[in-house]
Amino acid sequence: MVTAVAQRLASQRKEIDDTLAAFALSPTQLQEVKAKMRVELERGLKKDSHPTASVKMLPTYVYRTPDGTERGKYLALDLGGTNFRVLVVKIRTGMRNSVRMYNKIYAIPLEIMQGTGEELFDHIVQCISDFLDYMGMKNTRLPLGFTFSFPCNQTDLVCWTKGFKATECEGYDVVDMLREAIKRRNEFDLDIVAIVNDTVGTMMTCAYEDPKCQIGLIAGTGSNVCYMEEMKNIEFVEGDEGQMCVNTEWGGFGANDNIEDIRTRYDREVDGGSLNPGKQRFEKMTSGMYLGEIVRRILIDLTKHGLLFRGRITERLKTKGIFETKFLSQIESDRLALLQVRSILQHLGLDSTCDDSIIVKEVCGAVSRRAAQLCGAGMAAVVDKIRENRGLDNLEITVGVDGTLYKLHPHFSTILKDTVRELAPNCKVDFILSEDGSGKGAALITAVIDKYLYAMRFSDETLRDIMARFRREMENGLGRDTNPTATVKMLPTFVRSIPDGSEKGDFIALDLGGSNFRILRVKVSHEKKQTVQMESQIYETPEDIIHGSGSRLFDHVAECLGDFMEKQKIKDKKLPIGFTFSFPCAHTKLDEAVLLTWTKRFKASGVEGMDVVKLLNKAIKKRGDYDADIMAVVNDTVGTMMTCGFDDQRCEVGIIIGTGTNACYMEELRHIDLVEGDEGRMCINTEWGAFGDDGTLEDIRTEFDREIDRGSPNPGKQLFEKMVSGMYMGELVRLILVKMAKEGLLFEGRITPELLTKGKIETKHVSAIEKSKEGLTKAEEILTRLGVEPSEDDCIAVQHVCAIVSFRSANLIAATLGAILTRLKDNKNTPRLRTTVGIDGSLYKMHPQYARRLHKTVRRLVPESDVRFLLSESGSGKGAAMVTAWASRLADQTRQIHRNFMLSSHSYP
Ligand code: 0WK
Ligand code: 0WK
Ligand code: BGC
Ligand code: BGC
Repeated sequence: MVTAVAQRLASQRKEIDDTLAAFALSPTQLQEVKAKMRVELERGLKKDSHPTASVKMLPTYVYRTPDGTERGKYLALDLGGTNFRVLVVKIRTGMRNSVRMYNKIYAIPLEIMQGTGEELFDHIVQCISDFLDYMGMKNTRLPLGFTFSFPCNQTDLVCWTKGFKATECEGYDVVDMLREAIKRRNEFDLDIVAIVNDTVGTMMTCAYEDPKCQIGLIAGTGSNVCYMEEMKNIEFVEGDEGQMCVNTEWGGFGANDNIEDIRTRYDREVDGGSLNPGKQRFEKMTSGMYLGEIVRRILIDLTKHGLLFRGRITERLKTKGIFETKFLSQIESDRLALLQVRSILQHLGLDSTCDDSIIVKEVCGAVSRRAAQLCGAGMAAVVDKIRENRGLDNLEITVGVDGTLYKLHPHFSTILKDTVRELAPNCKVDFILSEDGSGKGAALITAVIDKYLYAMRFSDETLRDIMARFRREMENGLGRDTNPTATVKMLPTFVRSIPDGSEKGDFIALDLGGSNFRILRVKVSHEKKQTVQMESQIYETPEDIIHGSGSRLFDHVAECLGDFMEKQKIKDKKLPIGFTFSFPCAHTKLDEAVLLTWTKRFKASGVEGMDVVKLLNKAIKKRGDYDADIMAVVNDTVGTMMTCGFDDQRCEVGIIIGTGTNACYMEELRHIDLVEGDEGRMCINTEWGAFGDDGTLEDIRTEFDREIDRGSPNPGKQLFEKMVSGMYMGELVRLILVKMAKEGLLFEGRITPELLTKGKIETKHVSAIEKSKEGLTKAEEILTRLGVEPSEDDCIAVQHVCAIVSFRSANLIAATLGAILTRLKDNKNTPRLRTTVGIDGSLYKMHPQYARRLHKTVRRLVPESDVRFLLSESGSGKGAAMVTAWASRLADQTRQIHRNFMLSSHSYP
């Protein structure tokens, strides 16, 4: 006799079973899910169906997993999972387990997740700032790998998922939004190198340990998978060679209603109540953000039917999100006794019986089991696809996994693995847990992209070491015994002071050796105050002239001078000339300068070892149509110092950062062994371009620097110049791009004849590409002209390469300038140096970020100094005129003294 109670219990049981039956997927249903997932994977890869596919199959432009050669120090951000983490990752080559990581977790308050995009990215940057402070790394410009766990088309956010809903972000470029926020804060600089999905970061992290790892799975707040797909199958991306990692975004599976047969009304309720109804349907059935909510809604339903909690629905049970997924993991844990389940329910304001606890445990089990099975079915589709891609009967592969659901739930991982084994019997799939999170993976991807750039980044410690090396070279150059073998020649210029305001006269200045050959007329007068009037003209220096014979070169200079004097109607005058000759010259006096060696593009024969004043005078004489008096030859650095010294009496350093690079400064005469006298100072032309010609920089020179030098007109010479100056920067970038393209890191491995052509990328292109606003557009324009059809990611990577190369230049010059400044400080024996540096040169002037970077690094390397950087507006011609004025006055005085002497010696018998 079945009692009424038993009947009621049985019907209750049946009602519960019926409710949970919807979550119990049969092997057939799971096979179907696997098959449907496979169809969606294929649809996502096909050109025509890709745009409408529910499983987005987003290309990541990651072409390989780590190979152990990665190295470097990287900053990584990990946003989108439970925790927002900021990390610094140090990777040392060779030993696969030599990665050091330091990280800090930061909260992302709900109002930030769901506020404005600007607030969100400002918050991210604030956390980075806090972290850099904490690590004492605010001044190191580290490359950044950003794990951004949301669907992105290259770097554009497709749509928010999980708990994020910040406005003005969807459809926007994540890199730009982060860059803008960093700029708004204006506290530190970062090189954003890579944006990666957390599945990709996880795959890379695990592949670093296990090379068989070619799949990344996240079973956490969200759910997603990536895997290495054959390029030939990714129809909407150019190229058929090799592989690329594809971020499936399987969370969107079902958007085309193809899993409506297994979605329950609880799934639809959860979807209806979510931030993005209709989207991420598969995710809402499988991931930690929603499982608890599904359980809560089932519990409400069962309670409504009096099957639970004595039919009493408490306020707390009605509260959305109150039943977190972590409770599922706790409740389902075998170790947990029913009593503990009850205390969890109590904590949720639910007064439960043992039966209630059992039912709740069942409900949790049903929901999490289905989630694990569905992920298993999806994974089975992925591994089977890879097996078929490779034409294998059996596949052995590893999946890197992360996510709190997979990590914390007692059964999820087992059920998932079992399901994969059942549905993909021909695949032996190992699952390895990512212990370190995807931040490490993001750093590894950055390292892959950054592989060739790593060696171009210098810590302050390294820069200080280079500063010390250069300081030693300066001392070698000044020393009588050491000078002959010194590479940094420290050439005395016989310029004893900067302008003192007394200069006056009418002068001609020649300015040869930079990107333009200019002839100037400089009138210095003293009406009210000292004023300078200048008229100038630029003349060609054709390739065949600067590569021809010396006499042809100086004939050309003399011809231009003649033309200029014609135009100025001063052919009948013999004006004093100041000759800015921007090459290393050994002076014996102001108007006697022997060219030591040509640099930059010049290679005219028969000039090295010759006095250029004599050569020019000879050329002028040969013409016989005008007369000239070359009073002084100055280096362009000296001309620049003098030009700036005219406006700022504190200027005692002149620097050129242009086609070539060099510096001069006022040294104490007593330290210049090669020049008589101890009183006062003399300007020294350092010729720092030759720094390293003796091998002192071999440890920081890269294969690209060596290739530049091999292809230059003066191999083995001017090695420092070739690492930093405008004549070589564009070519350095081109060589790096060729290498990265050859490695498939850029342009999908496409290498065009244009890209292989020397000089096709000029330094002005580097400057244009680094312009913050239109830089990426410029990059696209320039790369398209090279025929490589760049992707947006390519443009970002190329912009990054440009930044690294130009940043290295600014850093290295900051180090050598730092050496000069500390020497001046020591010479003056002052605790704090106050000085002005006159600067000129197209790279410094035209590059959008160069000046700022140089100034910042100099101030960091020489903190006990107040340095004013003064741009030479009018070029070194004015400076040359100042020197000529001084030389003329000296000559006048000498003549006067001579005359006086002659007069006095004649008057006495
Ligand atoms: C840890 C990874 C992170 C990822 C997270 C997913 O470092 O990139 O987003 O796992 O798991 P969740 O925190 O969402 O459970
Ligand atoms: C302008 C100066 C000139 C110097 C040039 C260097 O007047 O003496 O040689 O700057 O810059 P570049 O033209 O090589 O970029
Ligand atoms: C996002 C994915 C991410 C996954 C795991 C999903 O909501 O769309 O990009 O990989 O969550 O965090
Ligand atoms: C030359 C220097 C010159 C510098 C900047 C270098 O190649 O050796 O004399 O100052 O270029 O123009």
